[in-house]
Amino acid sequence: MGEINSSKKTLCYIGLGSNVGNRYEHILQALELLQDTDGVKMLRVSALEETKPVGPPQPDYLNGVAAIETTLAPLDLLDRLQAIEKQLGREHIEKWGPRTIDLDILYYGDETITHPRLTVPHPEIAQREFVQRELKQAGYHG
Ligand code: PH2
Ligand code: MG
Ligand code: MG
Repeated sequence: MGEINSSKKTLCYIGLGSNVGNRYEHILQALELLQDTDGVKMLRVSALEETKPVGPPQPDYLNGVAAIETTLAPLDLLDRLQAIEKQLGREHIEKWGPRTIDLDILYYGDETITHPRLTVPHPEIAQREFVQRELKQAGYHG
Protein backbone atom coordinates (compact mmCIF):
# COMPACT_ATOMS: atom_id res chain seq x y z
CA MET A 1 0.00 0.00 0.00
CA GLY A 2 1.02 3.56 -0.45
CA GLU A 3 3.09 2.66 -3.48
CA ILE A 4 0.78 4.36 -5.94
CA ASN A 5 0.67 7.65 -4.08
CA SER A 6 4.10 7.68 -2.54
CA SER A 7 6.29 9.94 -4.65
CA LYS A 8 9.98 9.32 -4.52
CA LYS A 9 11.89 12.00 -2.64
CA THR A 10 15.21 13.08 -4.05
CA LEU A 11 17.92 15.14 -2.38
CA CYS A 12 19.01 17.90 -4.73
CA TYR A 13 21.45 20.77 -4.62
CA ILE A 14 20.56 24.02 -6.34
CA GLY A 15 23.14 26.64 -7.29
CA LEU A 16 22.09 30.24 -6.65
CA GLY A 17 23.70 33.20 -8.37
CA SER A 18 23.04 36.88 -9.05
CA ASN A 19 25.16 39.75 -10.31
CA VAL A 20 22.60 42.36 -11.32
CA GLY A 21 20.71 44.79 -9.07
CA ASN A 22 20.07 43.83 -5.46
CA ARG A 23 21.78 40.47 -5.57
CA TYR A 24 20.97 39.50 -1.98
CA GLU A 25 17.29 40.35 -2.45
CA HIS A 26 17.10 38.33 -5.68
CA ILE A 27 18.55 35.27 -3.99
CA LEU A 28 16.27 35.60 -0.95
CA GLN A 29 13.21 35.97 -3.17
CA ALA A 30 14.24 32.95 -5.23
CA LEU A 31 14.65 30.91 -2.03
CA GLU A 32 11.19 31.95 -0.85
CA LEU A 33 9.58 31.01 -4.17
CA LEU A 34 11.43 27.72 -4.19
CA GLN A 35 10.37 27.00 -0.63
CA ASP A 36 6.73 27.75 -1.55
CA THR A 37 6.80 25.20 -4.37
CA ASP A 38 4.62 22.09 -4.05
CA GLY A 39 6.91 19.08 -3.89
CA VAL A 40 9.92 21.03 -2.65
CA LYS A 41 11.18 21.05 0.92
CA MET A 42 14.04 23.39 1.75
CA LEU A 43 16.64 21.65 3.89
CA ARG A 44 19.63 23.92 4.17
CA VAL A 45 21.25 26.96 2.56
CA SER A 46 24.98 27.70 2.46
CA ALA A 47 26.46 31.06 3.33
CA LEU A 48 26.21 33.47 0.41
CA GLU A 49 29.57 34.64 -0.85
CA GLU A 50 30.84 37.24 -3.27
CA THR A 51 32.74 35.70 -6.17
CA LYS A 52 34.70 36.97 -9.16
CA PRO A 53 32.90 36.40 -12.48
CA VAL A 54 33.74 33.37 -14.56
CA GLY A 55 33.46 34.29 -18.24
CA PRO A 56 33.31 37.74 -19.86
CA PRO A 57 33.97 40.89 -17.77
CA GLN A 58 30.89 41.64 -15.65
CA PRO A 59 30.04 42.56 -12.05
CA ASP A 60 30.93 40.24 -9.17
CA TYR A 61 28.41 37.57 -8.25
CA LEU A 62 26.72 36.63 -5.04
CA ASN A 63 26.59 32.83 -4.99
CA GLY A 64 25.26 30.12 -2.73
CA VAL A 65 23.84 26.60 -2.72
CA ALA A 66 20.53 25.30 -1.38
CA ALA A 67 19.85 21.69 -0.43
CA ILE A 68 16.27 20.60 -1.11
CA GLU A 69 14.26 17.43 -1.00
CA THR A 70 11.87 17.13 -3.92
CA THR A 71 9.25 14.87 -5.42
CA LEU A 72 9.47 16.75 -8.73
CA ALA A 73 11.04 14.97 -11.68
CA PRO A 74 14.22 16.63 -12.96
CA LEU A 75 12.59 18.46 -15.89
CA ASP A 76 9.67 19.55 -13.73
CA LEU A 77 12.14 20.95 -11.22
CA LEU A 78 13.95 22.70 -14.09
CA ASP A 79 10.63 24.17 -15.32
CA ARG A 80 9.94 25.50 -11.84
CA LEU A 81 13.43 27.01 -11.49
CA GLN A 82 13.08 28.70 -14.88
CA ALA A 83 9.64 30.05 -13.92
CA ILE A 84 11.16 31.55 -10.77
CA GLU A 85 14.00 33.07 -12.83
CA LYS A 86 11.43 34.60 -15.16
CA GLN A 87 9.32 35.88 -12.27
CA LEU A 88 12.38 37.63 -10.86
CA GLY A 89 12.97 39.40 -14.14
CA ARG A 90 15.70 37.36 -15.71
CA GLU A 91 16.06 38.19 -19.36
CA HIS A 92 17.33 36.00 -22.10
CA ILE A 93 21.00 36.78 -21.99
CA GLU A 94 24.29 35.72 -23.47
CA LYS A 95 25.92 32.53 -22.24
CA TRP A 96 27.84 33.30 -19.05
CA GLY A 97 26.65 36.93 -19.15
CA PRO A 98 25.24 38.98 -16.26
CA ARG A 99 21.95 37.84 -14.71
CA THR A 100 19.48 38.96 -12.05
CA ILE A 101 19.11 35.40 -10.89
CA ASP A 102 20.44 32.02 -11.94
CA LEU A 103 19.15 28.77 -10.47
CA ASP A 104 21.01 25.64 -11.53
CA ILE A 105 20.42 22.01 -10.64
CA LEU A 106 23.88 20.92 -9.44
CA TYR A 107 22.94 17.42 -8.28
CA TYR A 108 19.70 15.46 -8.52
CA GLY A 109 20.25 12.60 -6.11
CA ASP A 110 23.00 10.48 -7.60
CA GLU A 111 21.50 10.64 -11.08
CA THR A 112 23.37 11.42 -14.24
CA ILE A 113 21.16 13.26 -16.70
CA THR A 114 22.03 14.10 -20.28
CA HIS A 115 19.16 15.88 -21.96
CA PRO A 116 19.05 18.81 -24.41
CA ARG A 117 17.73 21.02 -21.60
CA LEU A 118 19.62 19.63 -18.65
CA THR A 119 23.01 18.17 -17.77
CA VAL A 120 23.41 16.78 -14.25
CA PRO A 121 25.74 16.83 -12.38
CA HIS A 122 26.22 20.43 -13.46
CA PRO A 123 29.31 20.54 -15.71
CA GLU A 124 30.82 23.61 -14.00
CA ILE A 125 31.11 22.12 -10.50
CA ALA A 126 34.63 20.80 -11.06
CA GLN A 127 35.86 24.20 -12.33
CA ARG A 128 34.33 26.34 -9.58
CA GLU A 129 35.86 26.13 -6.13
CA PHE A 130 33.22 28.36 -4.62
CA VAL A 131 30.48 25.94 -5.73
CA GLN A 132 32.32 23.04 -4.10
CA ARG A 133 32.73 25.03 -0.89
CA GLU A 134 29.05 26.04 -0.84
CA LEU A 135 27.94 22.48 -1.62
CA LYS A 136 29.76 21.30 1.50
CA GLN A 137 28.13 24.02 3.58
CA ALA A 138 24.74 22.88 2.26
CA GLY A 139 25.52 19.34 3.44
CA TYR A 140 26.87 17.67 0.32
CA HIS A 141 29.73 15.31 1.05
CA GLY A 142 30.13 13.49 -2.22
N1 PH2 B 1 27.58 31.98 -13.43
C1 PH2 B 1 27.74 32.03 -14.74
C2 PH2 B 1 28.89 32.66 -15.36
N2 PH2 B 1 29.86 33.14 -14.44
N3 PH2 B 1 30.64 33.54 -12.29
C3 PH2 B 1 30.45 33.46 -10.96
N4 PH2 B 1 31.39 33.93 -10.13
N5 PH2 B 1 29.35 32.90 -10.41
C4 PH2 B 1 28.37 32.39 -11.21
O1 PH2 B 1 27.33 31.89 -10.69
C5 PH2 B 1 28.52 32.46 -12.59
C6 PH2 B 1 29.69 33.05 -13.12
C7 PH2 B 1 26.76 31.42 -15.62
O2 PH2 B 1 25.79 30.75 -14.97
MG1 MG C 1 24.83 29.11 -13.73
MG1 MG D 1 21.49 28.48 -15.24
